[in-house]
Amino acid sequence: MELTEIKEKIKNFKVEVPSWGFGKSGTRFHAFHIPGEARNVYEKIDDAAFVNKITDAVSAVAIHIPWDKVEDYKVLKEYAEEKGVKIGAVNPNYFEDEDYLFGSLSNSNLKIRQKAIDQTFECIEIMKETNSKILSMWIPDGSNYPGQIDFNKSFELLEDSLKQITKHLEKDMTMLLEYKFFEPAFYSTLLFDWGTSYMLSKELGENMKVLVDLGHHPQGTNIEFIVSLLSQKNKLGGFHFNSRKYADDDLTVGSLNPYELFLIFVELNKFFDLSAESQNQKISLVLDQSHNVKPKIPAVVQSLNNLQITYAKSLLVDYEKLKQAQENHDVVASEETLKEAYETDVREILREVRKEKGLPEDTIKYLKECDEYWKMVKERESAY
Ligand code: PSV
Ligand code: MN
Ligand code: MN
Repeated sequence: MELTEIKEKIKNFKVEVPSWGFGKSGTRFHAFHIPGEARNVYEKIDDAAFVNKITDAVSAVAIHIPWDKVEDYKVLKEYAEEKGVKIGAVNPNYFEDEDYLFGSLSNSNLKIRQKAIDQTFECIEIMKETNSKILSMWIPDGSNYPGQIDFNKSFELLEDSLKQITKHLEKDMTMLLEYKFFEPAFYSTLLFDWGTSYMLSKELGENMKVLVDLGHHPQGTNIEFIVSLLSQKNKLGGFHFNSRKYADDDLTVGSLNPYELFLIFVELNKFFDLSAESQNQKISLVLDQSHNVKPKIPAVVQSLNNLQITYAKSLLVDYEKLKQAQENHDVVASEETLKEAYETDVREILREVRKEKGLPEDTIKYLKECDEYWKMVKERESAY
């Protein structure tokens, strides 16, 4: 691909940022106070808009309900739009309500199951009010001990709840089904792998797709192959970008296994134009990280930077050469074709792209001296 085309694509590559990435977050042991963290959804939107102002790489802000519950969602939408960002995926929370001790959408207690269904209907209403098109579902239901649940019955209940929910979706809305192999259920999780999410999404219709969260696989899983399979079947609906070492660590995307992230992008490029304006309607790209000791805004900026670097490298792959090498069964040449792209230093390309857009060329460095940023941190700290 020509350099000008690569630059154009990077210019139009945008990622959704999570509201929860700007607020207080941490490990299950403690969420430390980090100076400057957002205290409510409006400040989270302010922060996302600020990140967009200095990177021009934010497509929307994903919200989590009830964490981001407000009186009037139209007001929230307008507030976001005035600041130059949109409301993105709506994420119902099924993991914090006391009633969900023994499950939410699969709970054998009909009253509690109905509560989880109603809560999801409410999220669909929020989508209508905010013009969001993605209902992003992560369902933690499962069990912690052998014998605790009847697998068959629990799965049937979950399936039935999802059927009821899909009926409420409007034509242009998509439900994404995120899987996770364990935690908080340690013995069995109903939606534990891509196959389970794929199976349900196939059964429940066209506007149900699978969401891949990079932190939700057992050690050694070949995620790029999962990405290819789901894309081939037109069932890859979205991504949660983060990074892991042991389990669902929610570390900064690209911080630990950048080559794996690159290989994922190499597959994505075969099926999606990630730079297209309407890209988010075909695949939703969202950060899902818990910046637990980092200041939040620099952490998001760093993540977007890592994604841009990876995307740029993946665009450098000579796909034709790769295809030829594969057809000739030239294993060494195939691998070298990928490495040639991966090992290219693309930082100068990114600097040029930013310069052409009138943005700071080194965003992390810029933040260190940015008066607007430090004023905001100071103001929030004085009220802490
Ligand atoms: C669960 O681990 C998850 O990845 C889901 O996407 C949640 O919505 C998100 O984290 C935030 O807790
Ligand atoms: Mn996630
Ligand atoms: Mn997770």
